[in-house]
Amino acid sequence: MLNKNFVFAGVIAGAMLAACTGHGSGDVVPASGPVTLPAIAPDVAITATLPKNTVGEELPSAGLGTFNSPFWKATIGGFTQTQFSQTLAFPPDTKITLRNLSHTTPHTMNVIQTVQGPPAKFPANPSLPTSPAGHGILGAGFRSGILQPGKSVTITLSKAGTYLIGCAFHYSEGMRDVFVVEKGAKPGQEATPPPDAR
Ligand SMILES: [Cu+2]
Repeated sequence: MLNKNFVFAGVIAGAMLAACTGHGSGDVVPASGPVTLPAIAPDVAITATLPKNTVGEELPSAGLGTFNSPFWKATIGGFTQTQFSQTLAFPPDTKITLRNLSHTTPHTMNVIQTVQGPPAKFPANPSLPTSPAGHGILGAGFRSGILQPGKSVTITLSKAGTYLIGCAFHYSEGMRDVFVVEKGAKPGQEATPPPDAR
């Protein structure tokens, strides 16, 4: 379901080429050479705006960037529901897809703690197990488990609240964010991506 919606230019071009070479008889052998598509860059997924109700995660240094939020008084990064790192916000009872945008690196999403509001004080050395917990429902103690590159998991946001989240592997590399589940809440401003990551 998600894959169908998660289209970007390279996929469309590929589909069109496939259609061209495929019409007529079913056993046409595609011509070699000119049909070769340009390689899809490892970080191409992050150049697409994510489908509705999707959170993408990736190292800030791999292209998502970090954002210094005056509202939360914290530097966040590694998670987005648009294109670049931002604080996350959805209304309660949304079912979201958490997608690892990397083609090479496993990530997780762990709830570190719940907070009442700003400032977001990320603890220096939180416990960050990589095993899944919480039965797919975001809340205190929720953990996605290890998401391999390109993989997704569904998370239901049935508990309103404000959560500090992080990646078990890359918390110290800036994969930490604020996740607000509240009626009318809006995701935060997006980071400016690092110039060398595109
Ligand atoms: Cu990670």
